[in-house]
Parts: sequence; structure tokens; C-alpha cells
Amino acid sequence: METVETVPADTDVTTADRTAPGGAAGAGPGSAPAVPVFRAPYDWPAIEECVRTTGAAIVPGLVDRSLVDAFNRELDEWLERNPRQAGSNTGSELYDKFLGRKTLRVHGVPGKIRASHPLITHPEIVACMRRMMSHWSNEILLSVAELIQIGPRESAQLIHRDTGSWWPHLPREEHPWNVSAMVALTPFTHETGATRVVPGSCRWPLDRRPRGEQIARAVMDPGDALIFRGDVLHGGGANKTRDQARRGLALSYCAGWLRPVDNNMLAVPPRMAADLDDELLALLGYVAHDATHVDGGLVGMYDNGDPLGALRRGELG
Ligand SMILES: O=C(O)CCC(=O)C(=O)O
Ligand SMILES: [Fe+2]
Repeated sequence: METVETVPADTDVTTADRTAPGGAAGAGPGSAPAVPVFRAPYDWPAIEECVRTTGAAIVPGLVDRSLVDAFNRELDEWLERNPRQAGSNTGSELYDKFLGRKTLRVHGVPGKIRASHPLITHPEIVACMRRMMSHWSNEILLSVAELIQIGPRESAQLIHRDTGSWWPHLPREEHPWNVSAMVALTPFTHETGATRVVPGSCRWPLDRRPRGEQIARAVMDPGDALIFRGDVLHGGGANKTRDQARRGLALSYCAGWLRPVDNNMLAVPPRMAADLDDELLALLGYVAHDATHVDGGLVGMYDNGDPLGALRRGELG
């Protein structure tokens, strides 16, 4: 379970500033905090430095609209065939509240929606994740690809750190070992439930609570992405509309030796994996993590070797 940190619910303070191409917007004198925005042409070293030090950055237009439209189309068709209720039933009232009673969540997206594959392997997203976690690992894994659709009249999600999924008190370091890209699939506005982010909170003590005016909003158009490290405080915003769902795809990646949140090899079992490309399969866990170049060992092996080789030889499932 993720760490849940309570703040005054529904505090709705600020939006991400929009700036000229290539520029990052910060909080001006006297203004509320903002998530810095980096427009194309993307300055990746600056984006990564911003995420590393403050916890989050918005990258407008990172994902091509054609990919967003294809994903939304296939998801709509899938939801028609597999009707789902909003809300979760985890057995824990607190956790169900955390997940949202009017929020539709679909896990195991790579096994359900094929149009998610070019998003999960998006070259710029994956390259950014690899660089950001290279301090820890030469390989990264997809931790979870989760569709998060915040329905009308949903209240704000509790502010939390995603890193709490593993163990809330794991040491927090300069370099993150969990970084996510929240890709907007519909408009993220103050009304629909734009993600709330507390810039700088990746450096806060675990028990420090944000005040309302320290919470920024990730206002985004479809195709924009919020990139954030797992230990920055954040949460879904309240959806104040009567009829507009806010749809986002949360793509979370972690160091290659860490156990992902979703069991992606059950989501995409060998019979489905056979015709997928190596890059996606590696992110899903079909490649062993090899740390021998730093005098380490291997984890994630199958039959004393790499699962991908066994898959390609037809030895799995
Ligand atoms: O939906 C959002 O904007 C954020 C959701 C989130 O942070 C989570 O469920 O862990
Ligand atoms: Fe989260």
C-alpha cells in the first residue's frame, strides 16, 4: 500500500504556468508554486535536473495526438466489451478511498490495450527514465501502466508518495529509483481533476504535510506529460464537473532490480508476448537484470538464463 498523507482535501491552488518554447516556468515572486513547464524543443538535461531536484516537470505535446487518439479509441472499445464500475474493492476502506470511489482504474494495460505499447516504449519517455535511473541500474522495468479515469464529482485523492508502495521508509536519495510519466488523455484542468503536485517535497521529511498553498496543479492538454519522481508528494485532483471524466495513463518505471507494482508478466503472459518486440518485453520483465559489470549478479532469470531467449525459442508456456 502506498503511503497516504492527509492534507486539507480539495485545496485548489495553482496551475502550471505556460512559458515560451524551451523555457521553464517557475513560481514568480509572490505567486503560488507551479510545476515547471518545458516546451519543445525539449531540453532533456534541464527537464531531468528539474525532476531530480524539485520532483516534477510538465512536458507539453510529448506524446503525439495520433497515439493518444488510438489509445482512447481502443480503450473505449475495450471498456464496452468489459464494462467496469468505478471504485475499488481491495478489502481496505482506507485504500479504497485512496483509489477513489468514482475513479475507474485499469491495471495490466499492456495486456489489454495494444495501443498502449507505443506509449510504454515511447522513445523519449523511456530514454528519460533510463537516464534518470542510471545511477541505480543499467536496466529499467515498467512498474505499472495504469489507466486512471477520475469520474465526475470525485473528491481529491489523498496526497502521497508512490515510493510508499515498496516501503515508505526506504532511504530517499538524490537520484530516484522510481519515476513516472502521467500522460493526459483528456484535458487536465482545475475542474476535471488535474494532478496535484507539491514541488520540492521529494526533499522533505516523511512526516511533513503540505499546506494548501504549496500544492500546484498539473494542467495539461491531451498528449502532455507530467514527469515526476516517486517520492514527490502528489495525488489526483477533485473532479468538480458533472459529466467530464479526466483520463490519464500513468506510466511508472523503476530500477531493473526492483519488484514492479504490477505483475506485468502475468498481464502479458508468454502466449501473448511471443510477437512483441524486445524493447517492450524487456520493460515487462522478460529480460534478466544483469549487474555483473559492477561486480553484481543477475536477477529475474529463468532456467539459469534470460527469459527472453527461452521465450524466443518457444520454451515458455
Ligand atoms: O490521477 C492522478 O492524477 C494521480 C493518481 C496517483 O497519483 C495514484 O493513483 O498513485
Ligand atoms: Fe500516485
